[in-house]
Amino acid sequence: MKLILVLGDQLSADLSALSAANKAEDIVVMAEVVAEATYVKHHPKKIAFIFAAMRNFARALQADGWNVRYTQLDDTQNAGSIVGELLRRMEETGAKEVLATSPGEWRLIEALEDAPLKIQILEDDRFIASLQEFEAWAEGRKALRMEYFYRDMRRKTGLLMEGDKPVGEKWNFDHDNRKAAPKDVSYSGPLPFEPDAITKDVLALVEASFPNHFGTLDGFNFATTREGALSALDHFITHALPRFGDFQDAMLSENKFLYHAVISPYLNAGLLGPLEICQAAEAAYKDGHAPINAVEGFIRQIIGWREYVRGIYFLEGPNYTSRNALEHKRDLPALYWGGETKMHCLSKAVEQTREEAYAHHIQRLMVTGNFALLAGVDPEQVHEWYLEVYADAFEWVEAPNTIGMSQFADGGIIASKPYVSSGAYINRMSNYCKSCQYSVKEKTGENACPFNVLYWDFLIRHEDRFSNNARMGNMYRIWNRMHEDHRATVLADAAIFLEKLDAGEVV
Ligand code: FAD
Ligand code: DLZ
Ligand code: SF4
Repeated sequence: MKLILVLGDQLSADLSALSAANKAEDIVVMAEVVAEATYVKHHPKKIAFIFAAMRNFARALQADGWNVRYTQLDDTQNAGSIVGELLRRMEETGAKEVLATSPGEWRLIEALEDAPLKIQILEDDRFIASLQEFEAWAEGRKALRMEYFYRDMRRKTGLLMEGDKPVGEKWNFDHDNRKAAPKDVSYSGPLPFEPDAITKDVLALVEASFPNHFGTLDGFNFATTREGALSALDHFITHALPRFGDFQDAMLSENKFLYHAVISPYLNAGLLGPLEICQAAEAAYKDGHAPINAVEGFIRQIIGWREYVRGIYFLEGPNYTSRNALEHKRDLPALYWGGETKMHCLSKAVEQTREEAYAHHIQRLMVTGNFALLAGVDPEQVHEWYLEVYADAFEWVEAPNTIGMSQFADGGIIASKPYVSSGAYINRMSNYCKSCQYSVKEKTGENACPFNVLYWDFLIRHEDRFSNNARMGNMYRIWNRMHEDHRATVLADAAIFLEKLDAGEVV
């Protein structure tokens, strides 16, 4: 008889540890533990989602004939950590061995490997590419570009393929996916779920247990079962996917979700699988319900980016989260925790993060990420923020997106150039600037959009590293053509802004 460990983001009936177990003999162990909820102070909605989904999954396992020992957070016997719970359940049941599926974070993998217990850790095979496959793909390549990996995943899955050719004769339709924010959004957002009895209990528990975590539980409406997650997926495919591509990069002050799927919490927790999601999207294309730019763009995020960042996380090893190639040292400004700011784009992105534990990709990359990078914030603090505040954040997917894609802290493994922009990009893709106290059109002066001066300040601070980058040379040429006095004013204004930021003034 063995203990079968199922973690909060392993809620899949086909989990490798469950598939390898003997239902008649083995005992499934699931535990809500304070260590996992507080090693970073996760958003209360994230904790509630995970606990409620865990409880529902445990019930489904029991209904399917599994023997489950489930520990609630407030159980008096709760040992407080995953390893502690395994040891307690071993003593209680007499089990001598544990079977687990590999966790999605080095911290927990190491804790299991170092634990004083006999444990077999199986690969997590809920992905399109195995880690060995990714390593083989990466081996000997000078640059690990997602686009080439993605094409292999298209070939491997057969998604949007006609023989060995991509449907539509192009691998990537991103060019069509950069439309500015629409005036009206015809989609009312992700399918909301009324909390069931289990979820209501969890909400009360989380409210009482984590009062000082950033974020609100108000309006909790995530699905917490596989059936619910499937309905949420179906709702997205039916009502939003057709316009997903067009407005993928757009942002609106009064609309938090636009045409995004908001399925990453379900996918990352294991309630949905990547292939079934992509097959549903592909079927919408084949039925003529959604255009190729939408469906290709959506599928690329899942079999391309998601698989690719996982490969990088495990390839790069446990110290990835402390990389700091640009040697940025500034503390994360208080505005990331809801502190007052005059910058409307940041204020809106943080506000919706607090409310929903969600922001879409361009808000994460080009608003909160862009600002942290331009301001030179310590990437490890930025990483911890993203890991805490989003319901979909697990280190294997969050860290490469933050440390690599957003903060260029890995020195360019993921991003071939830093994702930075002045206010002009944000203005083009959103309506934020219309309601801002700063003027996006002004280049210098007290009233000028801070992104406008910080952008140049960043490029000049890192001139040695980036001026020879083929994709950035043009920006340095523009800078060099500016009048000397203007350049001096830009850099002086950036310095004043950063001083105010450090002094805790409202900026
Ligand atoms: P959609 O825009 O509707 O996309 C569909 C799906 O594609 C997503 O559900 C997601 O599973 C996948 N996807 C899209 N982009 C990425 C990507 N870059 N990496 C991996 N998967 C992707 N995503 C997470 O799942 N967890 C994270 O912790 C996370 N942290 C991020 C941190 C930063 C700094 C940035 C820039 C991006 C991060 N992302 C993360 C990627 C992306 O922002 C989210 O996957 C997306 O916003 C989820 O919302 P959605 O389901 O509405 O996505
Ligand atoms: C994120 C999370 C939280 C908040 N709580 C738990 C928990 O109480 N029990 C559990 O098994 N898993 C939890 N998780 C998910 C783990 O943190 C996750 O499995 C690791 O970070 C690896 O991805
Ligand atoms: Fe953001 Fe600048 Fe636009 Fe204000 S003006 S919303 S700070 S980009």
